[in-house]
Amino acid sequence: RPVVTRPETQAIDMNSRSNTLADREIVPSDQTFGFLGLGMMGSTIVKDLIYTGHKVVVWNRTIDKCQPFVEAGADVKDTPMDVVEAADVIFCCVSDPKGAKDLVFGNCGVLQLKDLRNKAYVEMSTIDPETSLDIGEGIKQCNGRYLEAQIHGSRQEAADGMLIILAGGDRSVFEECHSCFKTIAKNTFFLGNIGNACKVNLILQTILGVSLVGLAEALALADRFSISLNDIIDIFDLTSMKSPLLLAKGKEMAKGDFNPQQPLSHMQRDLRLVLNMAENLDQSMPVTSITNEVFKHTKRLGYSEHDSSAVFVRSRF
Ligand code: NA7
Repeated sequence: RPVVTRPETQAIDMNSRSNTLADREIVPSDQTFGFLGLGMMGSTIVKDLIYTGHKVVVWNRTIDKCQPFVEAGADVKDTPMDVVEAADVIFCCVSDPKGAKDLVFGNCGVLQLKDLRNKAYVEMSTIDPETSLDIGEGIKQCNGRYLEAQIHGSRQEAADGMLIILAGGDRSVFEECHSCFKTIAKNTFFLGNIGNACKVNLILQTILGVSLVGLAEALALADRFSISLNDIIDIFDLTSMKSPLLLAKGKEMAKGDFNPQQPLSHMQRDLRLVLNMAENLDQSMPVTSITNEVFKHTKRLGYSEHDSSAVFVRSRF
């Protein structure tokens, strides 16, 4: 098995700004916003929130990641519970449903505060509808308000302020987050009850995952015929099948450049969540099941932290 080098972790550039911010008139809310999770997405979002004048309190499991934000003016706390105490609206943006639940129900988690009156909790981590309902129920039992705000888009789209926010739950929280969402997203949708936004997000991820595997297999076949992948991509660009994303991913596959815009492990997590949802409904999803297997295998080959386009490597075997 070839040795696979992990992609380099890029340090967050606190001086970079999304170039769309100049075109958006943002009047920052005077509320204090808590932020749990300073991974690639969280960091990019918080950086722009601070830049647009929002008052921000942060926490991250690995404390070192908080330092640049302290220097930029954010307050840092020792636990998620401390962030909730200090903020009016608390965003969470961590890797997966388990992490999201740990931060709410775990030791020093959000619910340790018991009384969440006048607090709003916004879940941005990609989660399934059941997890969202559980979190929402926990928050509401402590008299807090809950919104799921799923972020659809890549790390580059986050850096460009071009995410799409899919929200469900408490509409008043959605309205209160207006200046934050305007900072980070090109579009926001309120989709009604808790769970709806998670479903829509995962449905979009299904389209993405299946499309990427189709693209990877087709390019791998071209490669076997020794047809130039760049030629295929140039011709693809002229067809009605083209999409900005597939073109970009095709170019990454051709170059073997799998710099993580949407990590492969996240893609596979989403497909697993989709299949669990479908299982509960007896909905048959044979193509998605195979797609999930392909991503799972690519993970085993060592490409978890690379971009989802690394699925091409497996297709070439
Ligand atoms: P990253 O860059 O992989 O960052 C993941 C973040 O989640 C990072 O802050 C992690 O903390 C944190 N994390 C993961 N598990 C836990 C647990 N169990 N407890 C606390 N914190 C945790 O992912 P992205 O920023 O690209 O994506 C985040 C979400 O946005 C994801 O759901 C996407 O689908 C959308 P660490 O720094 O490792 O201590």
